[in-house]
Amino acid sequence: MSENCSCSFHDYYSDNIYTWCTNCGNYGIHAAVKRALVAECCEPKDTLLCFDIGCNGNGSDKIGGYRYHGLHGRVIPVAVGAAIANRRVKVLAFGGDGGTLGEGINHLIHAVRGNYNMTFILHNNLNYGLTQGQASPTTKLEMKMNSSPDGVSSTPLHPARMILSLNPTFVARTFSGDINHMTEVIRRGVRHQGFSFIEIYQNCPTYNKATPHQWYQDRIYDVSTLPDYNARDLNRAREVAEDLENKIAVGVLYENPDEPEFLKRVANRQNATTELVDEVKPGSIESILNRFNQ
Ligand SMILES: Cc1ncc(C[n+]2csc(CCOP(=O)(O)OP(=O)(O)O)c2C)c(N)n1
Repeated sequence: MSENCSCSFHDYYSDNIYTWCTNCGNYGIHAAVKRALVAECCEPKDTLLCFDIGCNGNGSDKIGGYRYHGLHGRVIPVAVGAAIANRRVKVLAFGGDGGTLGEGINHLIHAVRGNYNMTFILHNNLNYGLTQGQASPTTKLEMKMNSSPDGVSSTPLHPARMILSLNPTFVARTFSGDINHMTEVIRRGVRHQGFSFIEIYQNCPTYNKATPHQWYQDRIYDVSTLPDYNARDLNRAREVAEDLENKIAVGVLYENPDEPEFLKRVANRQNATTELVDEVKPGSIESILNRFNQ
């Protein structure tokens, strides 16, 4: 990130037409992401935005800058690779609850363990949106979905509980109906040195009628309004994160700025004066090919 930059909202403008449903939470999320990037002076030339497959990923060509649109559930390893290769680039990745907690859940777990220096934003709309309302790992028990007309029978995953059990360094939650709140939470995630996990409760007006905008609006509160809330207290974060039905905590639940990010833990990178991407050299693969040509 360059200092004294002149980054503006227009730098992230794309004139491609949005294809999301009317009132989809993704509109607000996109606005907040752009606002956060501009406020943190993340110029498009120094920023990589990585998108998973799904409704969330269909935003990949509706925003300017460097972007990657990957395979379903596989956005995290690509983003991790980019973050490790070049620390001059700020890396953000986006995924839905289906791809991230279904197909790609292993990647999420290991990214938290690795504490790679990037931000991951989970668009949690409680269903597989793009393929039209199948149950995802966060769909509530007994909810009737297109793929489970008699109601979901598997226990839903609790994303924050899972992440907080992995000794993460940054965990936050926010809500797609509050652009100011999302912007501030994303800004904090972007500033964090290490893996920042941000879960956004995203309303899905087409396939999730059970928890619409108003449902969240009536239940969420920011943890900063709790007396003496200390975001460095992991056990307290685990406590407040639990309730997903009545009073739902949002904001920065947990942050540990003291734990070094991945490359600061790797012994052979300690004296490096270059980034890994600077060290890539052309090489010959002739001897390898010869082994197969015999
Ligand atoms: C490995 C794989 N499994 C399934 C699909 C089909 N598929 C494409 S988008 C999608 C739904 C995405 O749901 P989610 O990840 O929750 O994102 P959302 O659309 O809700 O934003 C599915 C199942 C795929 N493309 N690749």
